[in-house]
Amino acid sequence: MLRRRIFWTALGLLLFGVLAAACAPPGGSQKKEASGELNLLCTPQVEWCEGMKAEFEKKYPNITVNFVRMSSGESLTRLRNEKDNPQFDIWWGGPVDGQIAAKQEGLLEQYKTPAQDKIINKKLMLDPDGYWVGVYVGSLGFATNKDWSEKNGGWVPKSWDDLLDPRLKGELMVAHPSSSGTSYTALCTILQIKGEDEGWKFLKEYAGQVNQFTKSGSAPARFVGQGEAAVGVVFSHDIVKQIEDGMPLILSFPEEGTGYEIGGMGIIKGAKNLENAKLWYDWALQPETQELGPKYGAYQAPTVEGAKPSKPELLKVKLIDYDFEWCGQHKKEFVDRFTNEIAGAENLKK
Ligand code: S7P
Repeated sequence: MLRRRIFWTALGLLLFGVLAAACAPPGGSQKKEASGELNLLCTPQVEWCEGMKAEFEKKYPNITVNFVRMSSGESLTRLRNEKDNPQFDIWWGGPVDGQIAAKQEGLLEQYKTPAQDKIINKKLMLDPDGYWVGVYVGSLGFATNKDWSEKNGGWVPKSWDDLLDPRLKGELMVAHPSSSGTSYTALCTILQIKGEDEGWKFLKEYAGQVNQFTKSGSAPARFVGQGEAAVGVVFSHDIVKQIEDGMPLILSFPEEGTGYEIGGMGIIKGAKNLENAKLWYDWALQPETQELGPKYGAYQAPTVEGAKPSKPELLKVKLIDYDFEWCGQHKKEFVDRFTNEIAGAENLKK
């Protein structure tokens, strides 16, 4: 009798142990809480970078995010300079041409994660080798100062050629493509619309219209709003943000088609906080994370299923079939050519 009881008790304990092991989370029931630091290279507007830091730290209270906000071209230069001793763990945002160039130069770490399964257009928004992924989408637009437009019979540019209008001589403001991803997107858009030979001729005339090159891509919208120039070439969501902040601007698009960006993200090769970088990467691909943008004045469209765009009309314009791989792979060459043959990058307006 006693032997039978011992037998059934032992069997019960054994079954319980097997079941408990099967139900335990991977890595053991004592899973370590994520902690430490995450060094983030953040290219979107600083308000959004600050918001994302705060939201991530809310989700992972034991991780401290240290971020530096830098334009896309500057970020790439910084990553090149730090190649042997990387100071950042992850690069979030900025047109993906930058991340494609970084992949080509061996600056990014491969990471494939189930979080990428939700990407809405994998052909466009996901590197097949797993070095970068798209986190938002935005179109280029023209920002025109309202008073200037009224004084010019309500005229606003409606094509790329309109930017060469004599009325805009010294009245055009754009960022320099060496520092700015926005401006590089415009440069590569022009080369694709016009073809390389015509495109470079156009770029020379376009640069001749420029009143002053800025360092950051969104800055021209602010300066044009303040009346320092008549027209700026800026991402449309950044123009909308300035209009919401009270700037007297009119948003228009080139009717023959405009360029657009896929905002990219990639983990830095040799990241010192690799596990935390992976946590950010996975988190940035969640629909609820991508819907946070408008809370911080960012109206780019999301890239994952289940996240709703806040301003879908900004992508319901004629878009060119922008070749991200081509623009990314030629970024250094095109930027160097623009800087050496058309306009140097000294004294950029901040
Ligand atoms: O968050 C707004 C935004 O325009 O900032 C990024 C932009 O490239 C950063 O500025 P730079 O042009 O100076 O590089 C865009 O990716 C993003 O949409």
